[in-house]
Amino acid sequence: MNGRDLVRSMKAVGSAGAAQRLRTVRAAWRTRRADAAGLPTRGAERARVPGPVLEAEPGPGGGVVRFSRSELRITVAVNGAVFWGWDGAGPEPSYALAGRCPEPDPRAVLEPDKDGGWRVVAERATVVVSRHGAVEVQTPGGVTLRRDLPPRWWEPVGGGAGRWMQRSEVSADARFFGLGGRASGPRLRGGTYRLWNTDPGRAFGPGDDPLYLTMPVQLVVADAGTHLVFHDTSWDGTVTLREGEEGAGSGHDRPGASELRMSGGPLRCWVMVGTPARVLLAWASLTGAPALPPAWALGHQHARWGFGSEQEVRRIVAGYQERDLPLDAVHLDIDHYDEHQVFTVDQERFPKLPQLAEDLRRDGVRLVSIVDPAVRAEPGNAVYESGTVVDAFVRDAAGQLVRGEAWAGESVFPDFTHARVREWWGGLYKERLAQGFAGFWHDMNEPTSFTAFGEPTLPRSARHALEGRGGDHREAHNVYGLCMARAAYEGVRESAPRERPFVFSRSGWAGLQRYGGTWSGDVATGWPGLRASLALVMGLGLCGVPYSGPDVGGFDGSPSPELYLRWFQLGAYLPLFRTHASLRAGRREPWEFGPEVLEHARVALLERRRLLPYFMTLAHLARRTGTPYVRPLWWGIPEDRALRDCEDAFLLGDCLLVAPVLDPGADRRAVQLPRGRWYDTATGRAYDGPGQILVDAPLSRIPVLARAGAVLPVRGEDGGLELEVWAPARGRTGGGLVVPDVGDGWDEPEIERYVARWQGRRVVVEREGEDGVSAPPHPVRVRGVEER
Ligand code: NBV
Repeated sequence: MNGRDLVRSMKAVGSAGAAQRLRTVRAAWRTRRADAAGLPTRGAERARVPGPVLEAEPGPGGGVVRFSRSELRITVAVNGAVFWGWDGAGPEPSYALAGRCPEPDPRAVLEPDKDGGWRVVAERATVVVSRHGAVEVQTPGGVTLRRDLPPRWWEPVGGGAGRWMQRSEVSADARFFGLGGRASGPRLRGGTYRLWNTDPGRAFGPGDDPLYLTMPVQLVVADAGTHLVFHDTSWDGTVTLREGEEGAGSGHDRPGASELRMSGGPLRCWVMVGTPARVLLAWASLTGAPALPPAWALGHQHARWGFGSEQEVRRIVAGYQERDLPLDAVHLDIDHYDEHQVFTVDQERFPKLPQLAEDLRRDGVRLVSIVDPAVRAEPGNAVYESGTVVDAFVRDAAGQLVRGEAWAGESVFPDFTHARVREWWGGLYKERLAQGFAGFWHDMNEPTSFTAFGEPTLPRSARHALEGRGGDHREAHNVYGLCMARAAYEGVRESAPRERPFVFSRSGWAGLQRYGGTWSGDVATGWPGLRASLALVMGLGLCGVPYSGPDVGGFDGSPSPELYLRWFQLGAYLPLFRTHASLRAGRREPWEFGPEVLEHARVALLERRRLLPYFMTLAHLARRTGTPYVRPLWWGIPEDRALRDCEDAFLLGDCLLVAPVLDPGADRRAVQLPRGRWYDTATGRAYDGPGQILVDAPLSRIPVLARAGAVLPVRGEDGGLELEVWAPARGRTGGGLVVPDVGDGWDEPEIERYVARWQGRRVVVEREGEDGVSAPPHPVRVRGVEER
């Protein structure tokens, strides 16, 4: 952006500013009034616990256990997942589930247990219910993974839905992960975490909670096993965690604890038990396979709030081209809209957008459009008018449109919890496709409505369709972004059926992966923000959302050249690799930080391009298995406690271990190695884990280690697929999976399976097929044979 454009946009923000501030005061008062009229007042409450057990009734996959003041339904599903629900709650309806609930496992039966309790023995877990309603989930070997104490409800004396609380215990050695995107993770230490999708309203750091995308999903890793627990309730709540303490052989272990408090909604839960891989597989079979991105979305993307004009976009793209730097997509932010109105284009600054899109596409660069849910409430705004025709916008309890304040000014908000509204909204992406956009970036969909005081979202009393069941924003809030993503995914799929929709969304909930990914949101520029970026990506992956990444360089301010470079180097190994920054922030182009940074950033960009086939393979594997591309080091060895506490490195697929530099001034760093042999990919030097090693991390690169025996697909110099093979340790074999993907469309590529083994002094690689082994159809490059 040139100086004049900057002044112009600052002015726009400034003068809009005063009027807008007034409107945010009005919006806040309106919310207060609407909620006073439309929400039940909190009066006297009556507390309830299940009471003593009375009887039980077996049913498919489990049965119902009746207590004097509640009943508990237990069902073990064929995918091994355990469901239980109190007060008659069943698994449906649910926004998290991918389709129909999995069938009950006919082999799981409810039978009497000791002391008047009951139990269900299933293949992967045993569920034990005490006579007062505590529920224990045990491994098949009988070790307790989780003990949920009898819940407690508080209900309005005059009737109506109540709030509830449930305490749970896990073993003293257990570690907690998940709860959606948490900047302080990935390991969630003791403290209270809120379950309410929230725009923090400013750039955030590790201390900020909650953020845009929360979900009641905990992944708990302990010596005895890993489990995922999902409380299927979208209402506002908190989770208070306490890590356990081991009594160092004294026998006085203090268990880990979790206390969930929910302001409403059913008390029902899914538990999945097994290895991390099994648990995530079951989770994906329940909530849906991650959408497959087109190959270009696994390349490098460049965004900025405030490109300001077509010329500036062309200048940036040319900057990449002149320097031979790979670039696959450019994102246009709200400044390309006509006065910030969604589904419009500022014709003065972007007079020939389709032409721009076509020119860029010819050079292999896609355009991605931001999409905000708020629609300016003004006759003449086409989206407002067409939405009004289908009665698309959220209303209050009195039937009036709910007006909030957003970038476009006074706005209304589509009710994405209605199929008809999703269909209408999904159809609007035709306009975007016609402009030449190839992907969609959902913002402000917590949803955010600016307010002078109170919560920056819709009134809690606002009404929502909730698929015909009817309800209010207390229930719909957390699934708003999820339903918007669904609308976009389905709409784009229909309008451009031959292409894979590319959607990523700031807010979301359990199941978001069915429609796309997410990104960090406005992560603060600074070393803590860099660390938070990795925490978010890892934590989200463990909740089933494998595609995400940060604003490389941070959203606000100006990173030092060193910080920018370290962020860039980390970003190059994360699924979404995108530089982005705020209107007022400094530059983020790799050439803006001096020649040294440019050269090192180039190396990162080229390496990302070289690894593209590997990323594509990981995307396919994520879709088929639920396993995220980016995994914590303990992924394959959850019982390794040192790995469980290691948060500063990650596995990228099975083959690579990436150890980003997260602190200033470092030129080497410690890496906690999982067991087995690992090669420093820069030097070829071999290390044997488990244990801690010190490796060089000069400014030019971050340490990346390859697992001995790894076979990974990379892009060769001629653009074709090659196999990079890392010598197995002597006496061992290795292997890998390759999914050759054409880059877009729906053809199912056949998975190629390779084995690597020593033959005398050589390492040979063979493809395993149904009729035996054959030579690989790709060139092979073996590494780690000579190098020591
Ligand atoms: O659309 C402007 C920004 C966007 O650049 C950013 O990535 C989003 O997270 N958006 C938030 C709204 C304004 C935030 C101050």
